[in-house]
Amino acid sequence: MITENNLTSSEQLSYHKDGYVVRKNIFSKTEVIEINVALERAVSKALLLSKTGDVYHLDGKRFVDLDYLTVQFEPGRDSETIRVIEPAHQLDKDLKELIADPRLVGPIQDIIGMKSISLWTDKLNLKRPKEGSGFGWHQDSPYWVHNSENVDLLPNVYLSLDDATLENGCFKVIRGSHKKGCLPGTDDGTQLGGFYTDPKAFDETSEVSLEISAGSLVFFNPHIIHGSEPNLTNTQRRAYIITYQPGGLPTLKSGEVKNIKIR
Ligand SMILES: O=C(O)CCC(=O)C(=O)O
Repeated sequence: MITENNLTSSEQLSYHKDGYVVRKNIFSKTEVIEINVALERAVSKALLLSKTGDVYHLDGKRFVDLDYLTVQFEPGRDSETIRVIEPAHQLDKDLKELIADPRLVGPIQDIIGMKSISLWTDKLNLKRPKEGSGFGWHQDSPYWVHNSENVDLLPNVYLSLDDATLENGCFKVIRGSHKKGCLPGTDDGTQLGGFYTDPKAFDETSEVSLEISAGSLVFFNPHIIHGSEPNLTNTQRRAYIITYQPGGLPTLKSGEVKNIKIR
């Protein structure tokens, strides 16, 4: 049965040609408020948990690992502002429920081409007013290629939880850059430099800035080059990014299999 959650054939074509497809205003304003309440509960919990984890620094950013949770802080050795939490669904029951929402899962089933799907990973991506840092051009696949035998089958959905603009550091992609698989990283001597895509490997003029309203979705290919600028405004720019895979496979961090219950 085809429902409104399935991708139309023109959306499927765009996803394959451009490496991403946007669906605008899929979650209502009220739902977005509720999700942000859940997100902030998860952030408070992660902050508390981070007091007891293993601390390390990479390129001047503080990371804390606790079991299979990683909390990344804004640059600066002692910043207490969280930039990324991965994975996040286990921190709050509403986030856990959200990852099985048919509006996220339906298009992902079409992209993967299977009814049975499972969770690969999920990230809360926070850019707080005036301090949210940017993220240089990169692909997700080089982070995952050593842990997954299905790196081509790890589609993401980005749920925008605030109106995203150029000024607050909206998500940006290089249109069509997913077609060449894993590209070489930079060799700039930094610890994480190898994860940023070598600028010689792509054409920056194909950049598309996705200025989308809260409640909108971007489905994007694990090989697409993407990134974002810092948040220079007085408003939040929060997002939840969830990555799926075919059913029955272990998640990235905990190794537990988290099959999605199809509603
Ligand atoms: O900061 C952003 O919006 C980009 C997020 C991102 O690139 C990622 O999580 O892989």
